[in-house]
Amino acid sequence: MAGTCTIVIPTYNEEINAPNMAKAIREQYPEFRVMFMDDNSTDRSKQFIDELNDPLTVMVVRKPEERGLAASVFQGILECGTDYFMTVDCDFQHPLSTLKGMYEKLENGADLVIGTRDDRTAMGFKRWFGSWCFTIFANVFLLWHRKPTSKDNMSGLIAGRTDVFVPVIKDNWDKLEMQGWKVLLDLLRWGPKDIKIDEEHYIFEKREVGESHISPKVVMMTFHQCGCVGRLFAKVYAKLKGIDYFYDHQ
Ligand SMILES: Nc1nc2c(ncn2[C@@H]2O[C@H](COP(=O)(O)OP(=O)(O)O)[C@@H](O)[C@H]2O)c(=O)[nH]1
Ligand SMILES: [Mg+2]
Repeated sequence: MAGTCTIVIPTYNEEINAPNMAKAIREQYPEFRVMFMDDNSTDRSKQFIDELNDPLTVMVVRKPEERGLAASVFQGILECGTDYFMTVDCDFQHPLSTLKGMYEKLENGADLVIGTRDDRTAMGFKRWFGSWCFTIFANVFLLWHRKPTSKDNMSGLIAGRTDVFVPVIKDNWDKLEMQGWKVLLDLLRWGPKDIKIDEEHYIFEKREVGESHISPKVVMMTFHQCGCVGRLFAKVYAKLKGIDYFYDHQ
């Protein structure tokens, strides 16, 4: 393969999924590096990854005070050191077979490839509906800022050119939603207007082992990413749900 690639995987307490993911990636993509970005899991995730003894796979255990799914992904992109990065969840909901097509699209000149879900029913109706509403709301927000939109701006499966996105992350560090989950939304919002975007369609699978870590705070942070109207919604949502509304960086 021509360009080098790192798969950045945010993890928290995935001691069963993480080694399974590492082995499955190694089987299908012998040359890809794997960086698990772990937020101080309380289980044996780190031990199990170390025991694999795979020179192309590492688990980075992050500083507890910097916890955040998006923060961990941004750090992974900054530190990966390869031509391309991909972000993939650690529970097989993003089919690994999709990565081949994403890689080829990067090789063919795309700056960003968005894994686009055609079927999100594995989420259950409530989350499916919420995700659909957020996608529309976030696209209006992106259009308002004259930034590229996407049919699936809530997707966690993305691939990009490291040289395009490292400066975006560094230059906008203070504006990124570090404790949020929607990395793609921030990359679209703060990235260049004229990036070449391609899509790779996939079916969102059911989580293999364990349970989703989603909480009302994630929903609040996603609102918070969408400008002043989003922040207003975030405040109202926090009040309705009885959770703390806080600004991390403003
Ligand atoms: N680094 C990091 N990863 C997290 C955190 N919370 C969840 N994750 C990981 O993010 C990915 C998506 O989380 P998941 O619970 O599957 O969310 P869902 O797919 O939206 O239901 C999984 O790989 C999780 O292990 C966190 O606080 N920090
Ligand atoms: Mg999941």
